[in-house]
Amino acid sequence: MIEKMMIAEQNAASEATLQRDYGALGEVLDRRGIAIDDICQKVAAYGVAVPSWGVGTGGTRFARFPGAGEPATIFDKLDDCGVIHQLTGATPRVSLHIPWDDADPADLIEAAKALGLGFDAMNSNTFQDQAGQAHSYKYGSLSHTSAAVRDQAVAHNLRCIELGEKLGAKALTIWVGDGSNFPGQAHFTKQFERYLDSARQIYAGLPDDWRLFTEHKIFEPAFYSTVVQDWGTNYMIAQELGPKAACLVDLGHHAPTVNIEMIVSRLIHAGKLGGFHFNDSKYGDDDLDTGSIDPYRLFLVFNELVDAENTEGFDPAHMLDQSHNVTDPIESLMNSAMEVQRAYAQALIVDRAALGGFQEDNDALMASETLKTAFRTDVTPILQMARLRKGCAINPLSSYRLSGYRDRVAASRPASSAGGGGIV
Ligand SMILES: [Mn+2]
Repeated sequence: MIEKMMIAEQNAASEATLQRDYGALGEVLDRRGIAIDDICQKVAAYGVAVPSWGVGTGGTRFARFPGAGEPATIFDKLDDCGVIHQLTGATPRVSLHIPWDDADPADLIEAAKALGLGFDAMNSNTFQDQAGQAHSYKYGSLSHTSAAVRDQAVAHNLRCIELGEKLGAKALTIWVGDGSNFPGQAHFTKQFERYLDSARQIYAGLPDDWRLFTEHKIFEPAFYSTVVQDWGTNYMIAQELGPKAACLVDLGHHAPTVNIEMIVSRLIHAGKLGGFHFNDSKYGDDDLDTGSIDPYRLFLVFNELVDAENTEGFDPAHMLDQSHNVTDPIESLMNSAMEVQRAYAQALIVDRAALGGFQEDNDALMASETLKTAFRTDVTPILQMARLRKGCAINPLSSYRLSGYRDRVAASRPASSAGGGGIV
């Protein structure tokens, strides 16, 4: 962790400027009938989960270029996640991937507690083979033609639930790479029915207070067809399984021009929006930093979420899911968590009464301008004030760089091998 004194000193140097900026923005918002402290409180209470796999350097299928001081174990990963939360105050939970993060639950709980972290959704992995595994997932997992392979994949998911229960997690996220690479390779209907049958067995193993999130993705690693390829299929699965099942929307898992905010709205209507994997995308599942390509789209997604936030039982899970190839993952994750908060704050200051009026009057231009007014507002002082009031860093990136954390862990962690391709 980073010295509290250092953060306090850094904050002291910026606080006067922040107070002036916050006051000025407060006046602007006041003229719009918005109390800045109300927005600040909501932002301060907001959290987005960090994926354990995000703190290691990612890679493409061509190569991976490891950085210094990469985490070697889940405990190293938790330490890095602890730093992200310490500085931003925005990432109170970590989402584990099993078996990558498998460890004694008592040790995991102790380590997380010491860092002020909790555990978010558990993620199963049946898209790659593990050493010593009886059956291969080369041709699929939950939808495989062989019952033995499907049973193995179901058992793995049940084990993830079992471990998650001990950690205090409340959800399981399933993403499978199942699909086909050639027309004719798989019987679409039979394959989907096998998937549903396996998913039903996992669903039956869910504790009462758990949720099951299924994540759709348009393509990759299967390049001709994917079993859970879009929100329509995902919705069918959630409907088929029951009330504890809901759809997870990864922003990078759609075709480039798809209107994701509208998908979000449809799933909200159906009561089936389970949660998000936030990231950004230019071409496909690029796993780029959230808000780095299309911050307006991120804002429009949050506009739907804020619009629905008073709906009964509305509680989607928020998580980052990114791959960092050229940046320090801690810096990218801090920045991304702040970008998510920014989109949330911008959505909170949308004049919803005015927007509703323009929609009723079919005033397209003014409706659009109402959204744009909120989006163009620089809410940075709100985010900074929320952090200052929680004892976090006004400027997390500069505090992190000044802390020397990366150099310190680089000295104690073994250098990671360059390796070949791979997402993690
Ligand atoms: Mn994802």
